[in-house]
Amino acid sequence: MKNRKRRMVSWITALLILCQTGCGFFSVTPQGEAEGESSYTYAEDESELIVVGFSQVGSESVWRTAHSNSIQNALTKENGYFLIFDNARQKQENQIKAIRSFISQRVDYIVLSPIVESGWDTVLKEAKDAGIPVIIMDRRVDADASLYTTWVGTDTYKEGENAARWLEGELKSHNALYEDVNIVILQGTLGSSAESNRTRGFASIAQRYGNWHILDQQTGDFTVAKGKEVMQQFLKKYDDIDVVVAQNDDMAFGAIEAIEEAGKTTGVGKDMILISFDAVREALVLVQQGKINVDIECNPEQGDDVEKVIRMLENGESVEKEYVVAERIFTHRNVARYIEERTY
Ligand code: GYE
Repeated sequence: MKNRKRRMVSWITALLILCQTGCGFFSVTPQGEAEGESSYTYAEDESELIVVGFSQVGSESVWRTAHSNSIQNALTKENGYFLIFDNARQKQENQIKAIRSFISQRVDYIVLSPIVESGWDTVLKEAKDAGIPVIIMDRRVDADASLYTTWVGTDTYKEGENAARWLEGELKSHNALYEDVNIVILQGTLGSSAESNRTRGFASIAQRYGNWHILDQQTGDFTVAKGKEVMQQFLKKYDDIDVVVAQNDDMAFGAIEAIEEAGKTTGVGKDMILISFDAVREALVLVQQGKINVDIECNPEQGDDVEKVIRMLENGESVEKEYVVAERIFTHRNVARYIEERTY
């Protein structure tokens, strides 16, 4: 194990030094030779670090940036880690490539935040055969559970249910629970567990009400631009939308732009109810202003939990098969006291 780490870190160190000094890749010098005293010492200093390869989905949302920061802040050199961070730019094939490269570099752990739920079996089996523990985080995979060590993330099905439960309560308080309600849904990336769970969780409650009509649901890919585009299409197609469900804040921002450009309003006491997910700072401000009626929190701060799991594994302790991060629900009634402490 130790030798493995040492070899790995030496290579990375060599590359880092080359990048830092502005040289090309072609002048790689084998570790310990001619490149100079400092590079050799540097590699030795790092030989005890735990090497983690992290494959991140991309940088589609404010939430995602906070999620990446959380991992980068937890797996620091000071904490004993060497983190190799790979941004897959929304492509599963890039994630698979990154995992294969982590395997060939013989990292100590692989952490995967999977863009979609299926299609992981082969590469996870390769990691398992190489003896590298895999920690899945954020979204789910549908692969056999024996192919990964544990999962750290949020209960996105419950988030979907909570959104619908909030709507139930809201309509009830206006004596409108049995009136016709027209709903449109801006879905996240299709095939991701975040999207499918929020859609299914919401539908599980919505289907109890024959008067809740889901007029349409289309993907806005968790981005502002696509969220706006899809909302514009909805507004052209339907002139009687009562509720907009945006499966993340970025799409809610896009939806607000589209709705306002169409001369309509969202929020408390306005033309349309707007339900969002994530609860990033900028969205909480809109909750406070009353433009977003409710924001179902999705907690991106999962780095410390992943770090704890790795520590336990290093100590030979057994770990749970899943760790679910806690979350809240924000409306204009309770949001004020949380805005200040929000760091993302
Ligand atoms: O809601 C969204 C993001 O997977 C739970 O992905 C996550 C989702 C989050 O880009 O903003």
